[in-house]
Amino acid sequence: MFRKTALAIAIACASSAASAAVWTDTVTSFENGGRVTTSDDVKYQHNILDDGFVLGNTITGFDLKIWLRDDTTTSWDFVCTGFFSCGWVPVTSPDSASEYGYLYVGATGINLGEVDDGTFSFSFGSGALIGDLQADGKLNIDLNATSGDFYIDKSVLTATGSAVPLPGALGLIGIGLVGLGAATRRKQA
Ligand SMILES: [Ca+2]
Ligand SMILES: [Ca+2]
Ligand SMILES: [Ca+2]
Ligand SMILES: [Ca+2]
Repeated sequence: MFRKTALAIAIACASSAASAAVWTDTVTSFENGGRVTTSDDVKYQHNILDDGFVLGNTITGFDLKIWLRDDTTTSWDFVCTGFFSCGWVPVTSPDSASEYGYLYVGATGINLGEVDDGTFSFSFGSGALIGDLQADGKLNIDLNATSGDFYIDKSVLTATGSAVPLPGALGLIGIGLVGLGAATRRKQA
């Protein structure tokens, strides 16, 4: 009787349905302080292994959102606020040069076009990039400037999929219950 119950529990655990899951990874710290120039790219990695993703989980798609910002230039203006109070004051203005960006997500290249101040979003619902993220929970990003210079402030990766209970852990519970059942029966015999 006990053994049958244990088996039933083990089977019920093993066949429990996968549950929908969302894993979000945010990166706000970048090399070079996030500055991207034509001679120096910014590489970083999204890692969802510390955001609840477990190897063996299934990813069905993900969104990538990056926040870019142009730099500013500072010049000095001679300003008088009264007859005897004149002086040089710093004046900040947007960098007048144009900047263009190019992004690599894994091995996929994406032309960002003109960057200026902007937020860029990309959705990946199929293709090799899902496999790249699913295989090890990590995705490498490489942000380049093809013209001018700009900064990246933030990058957020949101992956969706399904989490399946670990078969190893469930198997151990099942084996333990069956073993306990066998021991109980031996005792009774
Ligand atoms: Ca993470
Ligand atoms: Ca500019
Ligand atoms: Ca990967
Ligand atoms: Ca610039």
